[in-house]
Amino acid sequence: MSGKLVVVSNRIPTGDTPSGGLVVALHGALEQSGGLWVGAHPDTAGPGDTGLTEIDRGSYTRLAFHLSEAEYDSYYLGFANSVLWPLCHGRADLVELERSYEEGYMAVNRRVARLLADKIEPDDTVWVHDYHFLPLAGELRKLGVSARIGYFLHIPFPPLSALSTLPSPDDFADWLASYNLIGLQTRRDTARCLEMFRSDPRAEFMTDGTVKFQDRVVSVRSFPIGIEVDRFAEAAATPTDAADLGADMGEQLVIGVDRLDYSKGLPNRFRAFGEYLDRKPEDAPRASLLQVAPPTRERVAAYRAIRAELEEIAGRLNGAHSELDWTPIRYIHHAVDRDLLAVLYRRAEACLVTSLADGMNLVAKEYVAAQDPEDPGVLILSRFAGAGEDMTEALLVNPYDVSEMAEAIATALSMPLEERKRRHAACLRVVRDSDVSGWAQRFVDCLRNCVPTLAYDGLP
Ligand code: ADQ
Repeated sequence: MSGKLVVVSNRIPTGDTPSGGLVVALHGALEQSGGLWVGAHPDTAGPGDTGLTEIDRGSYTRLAFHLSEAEYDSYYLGFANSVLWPLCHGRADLVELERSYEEGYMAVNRRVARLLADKIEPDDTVWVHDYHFLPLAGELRKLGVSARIGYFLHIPFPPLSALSTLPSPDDFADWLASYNLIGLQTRRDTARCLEMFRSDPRAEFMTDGTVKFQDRVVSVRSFPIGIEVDRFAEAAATPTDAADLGADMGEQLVIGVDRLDYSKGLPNRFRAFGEYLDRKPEDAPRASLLQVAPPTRERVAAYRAIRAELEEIAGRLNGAHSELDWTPIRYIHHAVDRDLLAVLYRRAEACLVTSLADGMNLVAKEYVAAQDPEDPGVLILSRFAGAGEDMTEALLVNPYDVSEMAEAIATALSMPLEERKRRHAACLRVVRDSDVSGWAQRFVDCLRNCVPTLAYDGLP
């Protein structure tokens, strides 16, 4: 039996009951191996607080590091969310390059590595999540950590040309090469990652498909993430007081659920719904769009801008189309309880996922899992969301093309039952194949089978 599983992610789960797909998926492996989860504490603390705090003593150890206000600004809001996030989502125009961001990002990664290094045994398996921790493996290696370290990027892998936007473009490949395994959401992401290594003179391709990068060897593979399918299906089918929620939402309901983020394509989604209303025949049923989109990262200017833009479009469309007893766009700014969300998905005749770029998009999978297979709704899915790579029987749309999306809404809301069932069954197969428990198991198994780190020039 190999050692314990160590998980590092920016957010750390709190509370006794596991909630959220990723937490549930890793719960078993963490419990069995006496594992450890390390992440940022939700509260920022003063600059003097640099240790790890145990939170919510549970069935495995959870340790939180505190970010100071300055670190939160430079590492989290700055380099992670104002450089890497827009870069990976094809919005180089929104990248804010400030030297302090990069310095803060590196400093937090170095500090987390120092806090973690003596807690990792050589036979442990370390799984690092997402763009907040790209340099973490390199920093751990410098401190002598030889355990297998895997990395999963939840967001799109940037195209080679976008990497030139970084202050030190060569760092990206170097950071990633310190991992034993790089996991990505889609085959398209894997191709982009391999393209980056192929264009780098420091890298060479081995016959077994691994990449040799100076003295390190790294494997690159896609692991499409999923959801807890059965839990979602069950919650959706459970009668609740909310079952009659739809009463005043029009005869047909279209749903959208997103964090309020410029990558989710919300303005064009609203415009498309407006165009659908403009073109809809008089006798077609009255349809409403329910958009749940809690604001995030509001201290970043681009997030404030997208909120203002969306409110303006919703106000204009509602002004033009509302009637005394009907409002076409319902726009909710807060998170909704997950069981209620499942019921709403099932109530909706169609779901709009219109991301301009998205690692996977779990809402697409949740919507499919929540449907009644005998009378399912229709998923309208952006071809730029990772989910679109395998869910080819959804109504795939170009999220830049408002008219195409308006037509897709019309098609979805009038689709015959047999076609809805056929498309739904095909999508559900994909959703089941990527169930989040199997996803986590596949990643950890693959990482445990990777070639261990034999040499690294930073080792003492
Ligand atoms: P996100 O960008 O957050 O995740 P997504 O995959 O859609 O995007 O996951 C959002 C999750 O939050 C879903 O489970 C959804 O139900 C929930 N959620 C969103 N809005 C909510 C609301 N108002 N109320 C309640 N719940 C809400 C990142 C990447 C994605 C990738 C995931 C997982 O950007 O591409 O799929 O990680 O790897």
